[in-house]
Amino acid sequence: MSNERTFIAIKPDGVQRGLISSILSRFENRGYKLVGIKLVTPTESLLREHYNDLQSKPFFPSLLSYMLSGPILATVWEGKDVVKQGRAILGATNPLQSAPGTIRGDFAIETGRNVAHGSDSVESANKEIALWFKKEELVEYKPSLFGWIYE
Ligand code: DAT
Ligand code: MG
Repeated sequence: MSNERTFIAIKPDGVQRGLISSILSRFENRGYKLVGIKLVTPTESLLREHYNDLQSKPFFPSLLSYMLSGPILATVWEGKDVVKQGRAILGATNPLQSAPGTIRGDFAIETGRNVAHGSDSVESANKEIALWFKKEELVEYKPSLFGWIYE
């Protein structure tokens, strides 16, 4: 078992398209543990902080307006290698390069409408979780089926 955590967000298009349960079920089915979840209408300053490393990119203004276009489902998942596996479950940034079977490969076509976000490293996961969640919004529990998921 591992207490590694990652931040997974369903972007405004994923929420509006009714993809919440389809996306979350992939993480649940894999065996990862949900430890935080909430619908958020983020502020521009939160998003600027979240995408801090992309502020100088030409696509940043459209990324910002996309992310501000509706509620976002913010989630935190815990488990062994969850940061890297979460990225694999999501697929490539550009959905046209995402393999079928990944979230973006199954549900998206355009980079600017790629339905979900996942942290790209343990370091950014910790930063993003602290940015989107208060400590008391994250729960600790041991699912009774863990013995069937971890040896
Ligand atoms: P990822 O979301 O896979 O971590 P990223 O962190 O490089 O990718 O970029 C964040 C988001 O910005 C991405 O999900 C969609 C948008 N984006 C990235 N590269 C882009 C590009 N070349 N053109 C348009 N939007 C882009
Ligand atoms: Mg990223």
